[in-house]
Amino acid sequence: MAILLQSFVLLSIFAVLSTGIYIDGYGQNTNQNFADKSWEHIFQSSQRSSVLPLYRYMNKLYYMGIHFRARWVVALNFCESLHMKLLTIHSEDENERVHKYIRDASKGHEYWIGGTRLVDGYKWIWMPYGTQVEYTNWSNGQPSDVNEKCMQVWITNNKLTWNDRDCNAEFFFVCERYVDSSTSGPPGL
Ligand SMILES: [Ca+2]
Repeated sequence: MAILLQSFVLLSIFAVLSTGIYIDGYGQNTNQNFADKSWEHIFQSSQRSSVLPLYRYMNKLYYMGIHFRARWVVALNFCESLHMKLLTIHSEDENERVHKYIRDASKGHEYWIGGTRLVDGYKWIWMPYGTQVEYTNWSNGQPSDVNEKCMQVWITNNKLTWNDRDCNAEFFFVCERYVDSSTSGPPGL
């Protein structure tokens, strides 16, 4: 009888634990779906978000990562967590607009952007898109060092130009997201 009771108790504990594990797993999925929906709702809403302050220019949204300095890979991942990407710059016009955002932020003059030569050690690639960097706006004498494999922008002589830099240095950063052409209504400034 004692053995039967013991077995019953053990089985009961196992059942409860199993249920608990199942619920935990289910809860994680639900939370992930909820997070995805929340971020996507921000980008699809015509209202300006109180969670994620965005600038909008042409076909892109911009977020200024000015609340913590990070290594390049951390900045890349943080932008992904916001359902955005680390910034890519494709024209002089866009470079000027980013220059304005950096001036307006008043948080220093050095920011990470999404260019890197970490992939093959040589060619400059926009991450995480996987496209080769075509338009460039390097500072004089840059890129300067093959060991500096990540791309930053910096303000020198009142101009925003590009520099290769040690990926482990910590800077503020800019995130971007292309606006879906099917949506209207600016969620940003
Ligand atoms: Ca350099």
